[in-house]
Amino acid sequence: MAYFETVNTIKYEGASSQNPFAFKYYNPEEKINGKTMEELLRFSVAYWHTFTADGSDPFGAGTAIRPWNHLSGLDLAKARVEAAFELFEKLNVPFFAFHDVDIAPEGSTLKETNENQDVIVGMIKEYMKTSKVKLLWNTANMFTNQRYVHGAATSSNADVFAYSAAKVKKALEVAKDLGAENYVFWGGREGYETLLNTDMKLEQDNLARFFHMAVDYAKEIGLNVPFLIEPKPKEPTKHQYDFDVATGLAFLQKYDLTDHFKFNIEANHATLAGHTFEHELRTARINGMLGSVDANQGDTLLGWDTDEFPTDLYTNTLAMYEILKNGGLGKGGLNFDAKVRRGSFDAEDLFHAHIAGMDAFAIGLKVANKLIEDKVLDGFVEERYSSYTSGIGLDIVEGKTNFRELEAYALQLNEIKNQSGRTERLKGLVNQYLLETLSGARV
Ligand SMILES: [Mn+2]
Repeated sequence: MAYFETVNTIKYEGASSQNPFAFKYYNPEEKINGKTMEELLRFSVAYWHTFTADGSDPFGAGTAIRPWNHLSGLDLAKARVEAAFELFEKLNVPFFAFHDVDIAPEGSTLKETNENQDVIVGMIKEYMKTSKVKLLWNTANMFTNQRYVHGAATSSNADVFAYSAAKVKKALEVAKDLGAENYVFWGGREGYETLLNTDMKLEQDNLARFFHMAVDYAKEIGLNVPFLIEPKPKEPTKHQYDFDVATGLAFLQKYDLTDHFKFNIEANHATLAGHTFEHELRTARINGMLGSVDANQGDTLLGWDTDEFPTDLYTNTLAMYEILKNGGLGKGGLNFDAKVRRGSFDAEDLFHAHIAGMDAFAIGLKVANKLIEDKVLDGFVEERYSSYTSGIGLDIVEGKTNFRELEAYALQLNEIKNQSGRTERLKGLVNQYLLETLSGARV
């Protein structure tokens, strides 16, 4: 049975297409520097936003009209799997991602929950045999259930720590079973509300103990995939331990976990942390820690996590710039951790949203690639730091000088001459590349 009867397979028709169910810029086979767009962008559908979410918000009930709305329990879970694989194939995406609770209902005991998981994982495995779609990553949801009220691995209650360990143990087994490319940790409740009742050191030490146990268990079962931490500064807890990439990196370094972990970077979490998306990507990249991306965008007028589909061409260009500079995403991908707006309640809006996001990232890829090819920013940056390529600058970089020598050098300087940073000129150039790529004037 078809769940999305009004939608056929989405094909690339080019920028002049008027067909709402066609890609205008994302051409999976088109090669950029010898690699196809499909290989470079590695798009992934987020199960929770696309199949589990219903459009409810803190003020009102769900609005989403879905062909599976009349079902419940395991029947609902099974219908969602069928619908999911129909959408994956119609969108021609290579990956998907899920939390354990997205795919199967929780039972009244852990054992029952695991049994529900097994039924649906078995079904997904069957579908994957005849589909090209692969699992980008899975994760354990350790924030929705009330047991995580004080955290999961950072809970004040050791029973919750143990329960959380059991959840991740099971999720790692599922990752192995389905051939996941990565495993993700997003610690939604791993933080605190007030220091008045919090042993911050114990909580962080416990989080590290938890991660080490996860590394050990993955090794034990032969699951050899990158573990990814997804930083977020706030919401749902006020202070979250994985605030941003820099904070997460310090944590991983302190607890000797950098060999096993990288980051899954989300655009909207970056902006909540007071950073740009590209800042977080750059911080991860220059430290060799860029693992995967949750491709979405926030709203500059709202101070919370709106998880919108990433349609901002400028941001996507700067994001793809970092990703290309990273040599691609490796085992990671661009996962649409994004939901249609509450008012976009038709099932076909799921397609419009993904098409818009995929096209917008395809544009970002093309523009970023041109910027790199023409050394538009690289050339400027190289010139800007050229004082470090000879003389005293080279001595500094090569560690061949010291404060005494530098003082002697500074004393004989008559005048220090700086050069303009040319911010506006560079922004204009990026716009020029964007517009010329879009119009086809620059290919
Ligand atoms: Mn988000």
